[in-house]
Amino acid sequence: MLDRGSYTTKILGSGGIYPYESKIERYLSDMRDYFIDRKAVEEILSSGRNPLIYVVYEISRELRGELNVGCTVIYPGKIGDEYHFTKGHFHSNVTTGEVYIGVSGEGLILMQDKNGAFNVGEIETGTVVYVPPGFAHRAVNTGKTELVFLAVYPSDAGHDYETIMRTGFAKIVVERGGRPTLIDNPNYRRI
Ligand code: S6P
Ligand code: ZN
Repeated sequence: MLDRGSYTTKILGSGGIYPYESKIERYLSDMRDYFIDRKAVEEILSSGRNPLIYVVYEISRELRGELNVGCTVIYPGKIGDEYHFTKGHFHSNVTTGEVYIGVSGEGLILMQDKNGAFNVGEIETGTVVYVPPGFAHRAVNTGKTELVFLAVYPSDAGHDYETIMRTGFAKIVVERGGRPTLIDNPNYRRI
């Protein structure tokens, strides 16, 4: 699939990148504890549906100083009032930052550090968002089409999903009056 001696890949839009090394699919059943409306989650799953929320196409490298590339495709939709999003994570290596580059679609990136600092950025075609070291990050698709973005991050970043899963993000993105709206997360717990 990926020739390790080749250093180029191509952005295919909602098809991700090609070639890639690995593909991760996240279905609603993989994220049942993430969405705020647990009742909506259980209703969807018990009706036999299990929507694909997002896919990540990745090329990872090994040595310190090398850079990984990931292309995420978040499918449009909501669970209850809440727009589809990625799980979100801190990097295990807290000294590592990341860059997100918007390819297509419309969305937001939520960023939050362990002291409670919170920041939100827009992702759309051509936007470049810097995620500073120490900030957990989650992308949210607020549009009607796939949200596609590239992520470039150090090969030794690692992913800590556990911490942000325990606290949640301080804000969530829901539809209010037909529009995406950032509201306080009623389940947020500060570390
Ligand atoms: C990796 C980078 C992205 C995410 C991807 C899925 O550091 O931030 O490639 O892995 O957007 O999000 P998550 O939170 O499920 O890893
Ligand atoms: Zn990351």
